[in-house]
Amino acid sequence: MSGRKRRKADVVPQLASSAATLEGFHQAFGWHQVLFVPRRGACTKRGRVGLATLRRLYAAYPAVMRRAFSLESGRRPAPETLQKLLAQRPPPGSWYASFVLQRSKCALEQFLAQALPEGVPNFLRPNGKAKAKAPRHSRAAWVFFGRNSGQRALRGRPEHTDAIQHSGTWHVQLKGEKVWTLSPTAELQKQVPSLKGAGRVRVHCKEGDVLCINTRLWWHKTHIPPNCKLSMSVARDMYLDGTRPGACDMTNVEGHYALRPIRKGAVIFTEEEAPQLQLPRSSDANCELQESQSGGLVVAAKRAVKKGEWFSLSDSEEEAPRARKRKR
Ligand SMILES: O=C(O)CCC(=O)C(=O)O
Repeated sequence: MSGRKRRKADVVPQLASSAATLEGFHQAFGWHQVLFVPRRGACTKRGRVGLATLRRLYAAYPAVMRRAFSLESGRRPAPETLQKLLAQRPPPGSWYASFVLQRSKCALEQFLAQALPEGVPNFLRPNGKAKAKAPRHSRAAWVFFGRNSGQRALRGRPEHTDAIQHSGTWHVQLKGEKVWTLSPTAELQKQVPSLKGAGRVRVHCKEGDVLCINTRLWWHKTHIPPNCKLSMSVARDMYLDGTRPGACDMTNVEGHYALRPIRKGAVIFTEEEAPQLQLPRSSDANCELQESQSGGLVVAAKRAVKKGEWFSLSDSEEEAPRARKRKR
């Protein structure tokens, strides 16, 4: 790349929607573990998807939606937050939320039938002649929805990577817009030397567009651009290696946020209490690993942590007391 400006498509490959096939997907995604397919306006029922879709779903499956509900743009939500966001008159201002549909085949089917009748983006479906294998999907979907009535970007979760077991995730932008900021991890740069020094790249998803991404190998954060009445997207995890996925593997309810303000230096988790813990990585980490007096590992606050803040470790930390995965 030296001597010439790197194009965005050199970092995040793009496939034209008209040319996107299952073979093309495997090739392009395998290349950089990320792929953007602009399909402006390709959502079959576009126009009809909206908060009303979520309201209907909530009327039928309140517990399913509440179970794994989270605020992307802020603190831990209060129990009534989801209902308020889905009211006929949602609260004014800007907010960004998500929930996972899982452990309920009926809820998942109702949502997909109304929001994405094709079920998966068309280029991921097997076609008669193709030799390439279609991805398998877990029986779960992650739905993001929010609005930004302000004049500045509304940020979601801080930049992070995810400890995923699957091959990647596709995100279809159903409504409005969302901007992804991506940069390759050191591990990916090692695997793909042409990504060395790639820095951050922005991918602007508009209605119908699809982003496929391995969120373990790409640092990522998102924002909703200013003046966006409704941004809504759906994501599903895919397995490309033939693994038969379990019923669900998205958690969204990590429990890894501060339940109260925490002072700098305080021990948050010990190895004994949380042997399976794995925190997301962030370039703005608020936690660090320390050795306890007894020689074990502890996670301590690197700085003062506000109530509701997600815990994260910096990328350079050795592995945390082992993994309760941030499957999401
Ligand atoms: O869609 C978003 O806003 C966030 C997605 C994300 O952080 C993830 O896939 O891990």
